[in-house]
Amino acid sequence: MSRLIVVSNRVSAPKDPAAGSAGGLAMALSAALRKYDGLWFGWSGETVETFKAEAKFEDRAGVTVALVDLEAQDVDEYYNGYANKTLWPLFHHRVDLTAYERSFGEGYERTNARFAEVLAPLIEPDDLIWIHDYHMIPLARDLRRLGVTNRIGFFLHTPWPARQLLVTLPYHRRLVESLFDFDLIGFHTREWMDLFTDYVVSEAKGDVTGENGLECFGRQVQVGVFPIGIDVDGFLEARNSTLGARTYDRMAASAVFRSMIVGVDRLDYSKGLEQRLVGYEEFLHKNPSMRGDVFLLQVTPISRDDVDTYQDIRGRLDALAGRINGEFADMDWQPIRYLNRTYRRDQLAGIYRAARVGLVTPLRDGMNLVAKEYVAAQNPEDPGVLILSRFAGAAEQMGEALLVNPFSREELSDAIKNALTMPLAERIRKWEALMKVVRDTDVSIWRDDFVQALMSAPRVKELPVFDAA
Ligand code: GDG
Repeated sequence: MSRLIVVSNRVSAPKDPAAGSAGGLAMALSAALRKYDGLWFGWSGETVETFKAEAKFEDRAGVTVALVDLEAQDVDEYYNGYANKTLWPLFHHRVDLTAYERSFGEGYERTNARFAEVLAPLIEPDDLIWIHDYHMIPLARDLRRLGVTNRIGFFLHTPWPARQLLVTLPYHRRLVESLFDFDLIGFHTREWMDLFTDYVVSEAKGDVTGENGLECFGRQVQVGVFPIGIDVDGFLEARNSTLGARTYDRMAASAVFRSMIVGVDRLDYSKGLEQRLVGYEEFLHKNPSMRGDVFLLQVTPISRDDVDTYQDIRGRLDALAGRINGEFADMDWQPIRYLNRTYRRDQLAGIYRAARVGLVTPLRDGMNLVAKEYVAAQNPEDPGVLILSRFAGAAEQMGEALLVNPFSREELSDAIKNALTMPLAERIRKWEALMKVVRDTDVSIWRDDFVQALMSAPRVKELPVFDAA
């Protein structure tokens, strides 16, 4: 049996899986690493004065992790810079927020080459290598340069952008070319895969070969759709745990005679939080008789606070939530409870279950796991209604949700009203269809399908010859 080497910018293998705080993705990949044996490789989160090409090993609940320290300049240019200020906004269609700094691109290439230098000697001949996300697109190329011929797969957790936007990136061709050093590239949806294919065919003049193959730059790669999901049983356990049940009771008591609408999102401009609040404000304006019967609980942990765009949006959201509360609140009612904090997974499950409406309205999102968690947490006999952005990858599978255009405050407002007034029979019918999707896309299925496809991907026929440079 081959070993599996999982590679991601941050290693999220839980130290104590029983603590219940780890996400489904971390649990699924940790379980895969126990099943296939292997290791999880990535940045330690630490900085050092001078980079050393060596990994520190740790055992985390039976999973070996190999961690690399980076220099502060690498973190600035590669992580905060190219990954989070260039690729993240661009891949979410925010060209207006994209930084086109040469030093970021150089830092990205340098840091990926450093990862390759540490990782290559750890690889054994039959190992399968599975690299995650936009931080590490050039890593297969850098490993090939060091003579690694193993099967290497890549999974993109974000959307792939439209060709017309991707070409605004200096060196876009170089970025895409480096993806052809993988054997398999996985996307969440057919839409993201089709956008990638469109670039390859229309911009780089490549060809589609067979059902899942692309040929370009003198090389071939397999592509595929692997929709990620949640660890359904793990999530149901969290929901049914003592803390999950207690949180549900607490929320139900605090909502008495009122319907709760819930939103749970990292603080990120891709999640459409400002537009969501404006849509909710429109609903309050248009439906004065429903005002005191409803409130929005928006759980928004702060993320990437080192990046100034994130500080800006944080300020704007504070102001918007404050303004709406100031305008509409009454002595015993506040329309928005806006919380910049995190909760444990079991608490979140209890919160979702107590909410009559799940509001998941990103402007663009690779998949969106909150939509699936909200559905999984519902009471089958009295389920809540999911309102879902048509621009989330999840919309490709979850068509029974109330699909909305998150840019339109009027559509958001109408959808909130429809969700709050939907008859029980319709809520149950929709929930049953959605729950089937949640089960059919369990994270273990995603993981096993990808690993199987990587194992059977045709081998890179001929390795490219690189210039010494
Ligand atoms: C990227 C892609 C893709 C949130 N607040 C708390 C908390 N969370 C958890 C949620 C959910 C996860 O974080 C967020 O996942 P999403 O999928 O919604 O979004 P991203 O973080 O942007 O993830 C996305 C995903 O990768 C997987 O491929 O779906 O499109 O952008 O699980 O529950 N968890 C806890 N406390 C919180 O306060 N414990």
